[in-house]
Amino acid sequence: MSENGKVGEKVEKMLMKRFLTSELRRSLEGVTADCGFTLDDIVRSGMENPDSAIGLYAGDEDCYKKFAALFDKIIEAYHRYRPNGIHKRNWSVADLPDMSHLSKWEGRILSTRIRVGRNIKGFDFPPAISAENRIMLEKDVEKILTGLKGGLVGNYYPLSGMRENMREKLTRDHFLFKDDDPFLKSAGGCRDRPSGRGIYHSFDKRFLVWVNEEDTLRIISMQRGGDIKEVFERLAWAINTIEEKITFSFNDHLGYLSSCPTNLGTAMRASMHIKLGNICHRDDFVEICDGMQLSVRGLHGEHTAFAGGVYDISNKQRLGVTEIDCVKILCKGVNDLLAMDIEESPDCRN
Ligand code: ADP
Ligand code: CIR
Repeated sequence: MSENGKVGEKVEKMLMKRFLTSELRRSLEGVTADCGFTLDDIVRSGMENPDSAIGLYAGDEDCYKKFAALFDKIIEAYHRYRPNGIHKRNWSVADLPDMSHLSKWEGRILSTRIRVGRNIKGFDFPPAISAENRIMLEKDVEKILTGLKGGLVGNYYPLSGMRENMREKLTRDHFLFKDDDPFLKSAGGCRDRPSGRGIYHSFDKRFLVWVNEEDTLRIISMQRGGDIKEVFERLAWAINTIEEKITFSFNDHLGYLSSCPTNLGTAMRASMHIKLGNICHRDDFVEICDGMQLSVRGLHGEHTAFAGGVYDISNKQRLGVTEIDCVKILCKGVNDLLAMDIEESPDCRN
């Protein structure tokens, strides 16, 4: 591989390898972040998993400062966000656009989900956190979650001691994280599993919180159909209530801090499961979505297969855009993709 990460004329796909030149590597050797992570710890996931798209993880906020020379390039490539950017938030439901036009896609939009990642100020992120601190956070968070009111009321289920058939069913039904993420494992995020991990969900499973997976918290709102306003409002209410009791890691430049640089900023992935039959067969389908600032995932989330004509479409960019922007990008994209899918059908082409 050459200095600029190019193999012949082919641009290196993994962002970490594309930007980590030997010169940059030399300049970062000997640097240690507050959590104890060195460059080797940060890039281990990409080194051990050649199919990584990004290939690096942060162990704490300080990693983004001490290793900024590497992270900034990846953040700019992924989020189109400059190293001097100021991240802005907007949770104002009044700023959501009118989305009534999406109702025409009833039956094609199967479900809607919005999640945000959150870590806790003063604590390392899951790839670096100690076993003791992980358990301490789990206890603090469980107390907060089991005190929630109204439609958010539910139970916390620790992964330790959970029956395997219950864990499998929660995962299969799209509620629980997979326990075999090789990328996170290489980064150190699976140490001591299942200790300290768990899931909270409301009785109707429309509000969920993953505890100590890739980020300390993944706060999730989801339901069948395409009513994204309802999903957004529930999430905003839940986050506000939780944030009154615990301080999240946040700074004005990178927004909410996450272990994976793709999840900085809003840390929001707003997604819809949609049914496609035509456009998805085009060789350039993923590129078309990328051009619309959308990511495509399989039926069971990241790095899973496409199945049954159902595609998980979500906003790609999370930093340098507001929460409202994430929802707007998703809704416009889904509407356009579904319209393109009809135009692409054999009947329309003839
Ligand atoms: P994350 O969304 O936290 O980045 P994944 O991509 O692994 O993580 O997705 C987690 C789970 O959420 C998977 O089971 C996935 O199928 C499910 N999921 C994502 N979006 C939707 C959606 N719109 N409707 C139903 N399930 C969804
Ligand atoms: C990777 O590098 O592929 C994994 N660590 C996941 C990165 C985040 N996901 C994504 O951009 N789709």
